[in-house]
Amino acid sequence: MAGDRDSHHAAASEFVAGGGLLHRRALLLGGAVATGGLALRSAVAVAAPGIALSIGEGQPETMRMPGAAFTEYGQPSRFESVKRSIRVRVPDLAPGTGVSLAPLQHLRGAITPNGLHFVRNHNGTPEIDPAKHELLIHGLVERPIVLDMNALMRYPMVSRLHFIECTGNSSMNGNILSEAPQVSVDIIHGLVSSAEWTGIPLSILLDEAGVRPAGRWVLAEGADAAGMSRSIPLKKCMDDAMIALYQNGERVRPEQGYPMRLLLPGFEGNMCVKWLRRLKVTADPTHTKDETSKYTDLLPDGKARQFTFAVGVKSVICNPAAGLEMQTPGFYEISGIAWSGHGRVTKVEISADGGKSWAEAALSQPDLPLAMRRFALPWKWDGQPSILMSRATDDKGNVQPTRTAWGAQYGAAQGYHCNAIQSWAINSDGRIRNVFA
Ligand SMILES: Nc1nc2c(c(=O)[nH]1)N[C@H]1C(S)=C(S)[C@@H](COP(=O)(O)O)O[C@H]1N2
Ligand SMILES: [Mo]
Repeated sequence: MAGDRDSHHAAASEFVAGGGLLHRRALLLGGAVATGGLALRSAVAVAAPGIALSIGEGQPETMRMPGAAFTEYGQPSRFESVKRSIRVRVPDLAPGTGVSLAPLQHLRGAITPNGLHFVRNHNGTPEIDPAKHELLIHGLVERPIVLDMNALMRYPMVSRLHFIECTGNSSMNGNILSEAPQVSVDIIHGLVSSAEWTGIPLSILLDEAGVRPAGRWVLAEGADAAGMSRSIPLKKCMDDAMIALYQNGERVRPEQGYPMRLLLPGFEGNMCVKWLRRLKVTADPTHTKDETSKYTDLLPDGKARQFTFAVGVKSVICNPAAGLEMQTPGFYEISGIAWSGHGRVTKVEISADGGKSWAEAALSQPDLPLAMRRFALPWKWDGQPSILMSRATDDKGNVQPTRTAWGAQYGAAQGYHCNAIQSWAINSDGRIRNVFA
């Protein structure tokens, strides 16, 4: 029921799809509570005790003494304990090889706080002294150049909102496993994050070095123990690639590549080389270990496809989701995140009956290319078993596939680039489970 996008007249208390989905503007339209159809007040809010508060009476403790002094760098409230989950395969041997995942079920909005941005490290976070760090641009250029931090800071910068998603995000839902893993939403999908990135358009630096006509690719190399390196088409470097120096207004965090990282909007996270130290213009891809041993897609005929740059259109419901539990039946706001490596997210639909019927969710602003958006839809849960799904569409017409359709494009062991629809089964006892629907 994706119609009447701008109708102000939709009956607010009406269900727009099966399983109790309400119009995305039901509460804003004001009718939902008043009509009693939702019984929202009794379902969610606690009735106020019958005391008449006047000034001076019933003051909380905090109003009777001065608050804490200033701090130089703010921290979350001590009552908040939201953390990234860490997944490392060989903790003794390689504690810095693995991931820490963004706690998607505890975040709102469409920006990831810097301390909770996911981290994917191949061999630890190096400690780089910016005073000693340099960026070399060489290869098929007229004038090889070396830039230190002082020089880089003088270039013009741009700020843009972009997500980064790891190639392996959601791979647990790919073709590897036949049974849906029972882990929380962040463990499955938390290798995606979003930030306002500020830095120097790479085209400015490449123009300064002067790319020779034979130059078609750029090798980017990081200064970490993994020496991670990837080949990037020159066109992307000239279009919208950035040497990112700031992340949500402050210098890029060590785990995100301090003092600088490559940012390739929409491209798989692996190509956004952190701790960037070298860019070499080449005629062909370099075929580094990081693009031959990994990050290739297994096809049904047994062949492997190299180089899938842009990540697919995708969405995931983070609330309610595995890792959380339902409370009493009644009103909920279904909420989650959506993104596409091909353009703008234009639509997210939600189903509460396992894909039989769909309703269009509200999408957050701003509506920008290669940026994350939050979606939300009001829902009246009747306490019965239900299967929640979300399905994103982008402005290029790409639609998020079902898990079956996604899986059919690839071979049996494929986990990379999994943008399949996530299904959450809601049990009548309030448990939320990952299901392969
Ligand atoms: N030098 C270097 N760059 C790197 C990596 C790395 O291990 N070393 N990991 C890559 C991978 S696989 C991903 S998904 C992204 C993750 O970026 P983040 O850790 O800032 O979230 O960085 C990429 N850049
Ligand atoms: Mo990655």
